[in-house]
Amino acid sequence: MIKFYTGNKNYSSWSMRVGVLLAQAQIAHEETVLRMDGFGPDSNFKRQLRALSPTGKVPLLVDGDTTVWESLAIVEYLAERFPEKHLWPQERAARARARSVVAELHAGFGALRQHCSMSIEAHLPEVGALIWRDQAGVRADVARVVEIFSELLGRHGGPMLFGDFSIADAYYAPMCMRFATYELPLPPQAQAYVERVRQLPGVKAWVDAARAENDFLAFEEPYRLRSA
Ligand SMILES: N[C@@H](CCC(=O)N[C@@H](CS)C(=O)NCC(=O)O)C(=O)O
Repeated sequence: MIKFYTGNKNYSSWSMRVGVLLAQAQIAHEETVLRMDGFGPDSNFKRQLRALSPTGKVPLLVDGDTTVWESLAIVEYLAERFPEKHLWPQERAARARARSVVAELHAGFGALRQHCSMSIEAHLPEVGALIWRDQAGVRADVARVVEIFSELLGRHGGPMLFGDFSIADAYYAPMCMRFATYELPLPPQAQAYVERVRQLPGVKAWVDAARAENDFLAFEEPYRLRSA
């Protein structure tokens, strides 16, 4: 049985990509949530991961004697391991586009990542409004995401980025969570896609589990008080 290690579901956007993909594709697995009590060498989080992962980060996948780390490597591994699930689009040019937008997300959108950290349970429109006003980098990142959504939904006709659900939607799911938490302004087509992603059973299951954690980690949310 495949083993999937995730951090707090409320916060771990990298883990969410893999978790949503496993759930949507109905890939049987055993899940372990490692509480992110800190990233220092003495944290329980790191202590537990030390024996399992060369990087000490989540997500992590263990399939028998094969260990895979880095979310991008994990989704590629799953696509290869379960070819019948068609986790990437089947048409070659579409698959190339899907890999491109996934790689773009894996490597970029630093401003959005830095200023709008994922916290699924939080609703912070007032924080989002200040970020939107002050952070040109966030506005530029959002503009690029909107451009990606618009291009792909137009080209493939929806409801997901490449028609049917694929790794690309799993990858952009945490982005949709950030948009919802901070209420960043989106044009109607992008907003409708965000809502469709939030309705996916795999996303709903992740969100429900994230909300049930009820585990506020101050270092993940420097702008938010415990009582907020
Ligand atoms: N590029 C990595 C990023 C993974 C990552 O940074 N995970 C965070 C939790 S969301 C983590 O484990 N951080 C521990 C650390 O930075 O030491 C991936 O795609 O898997």
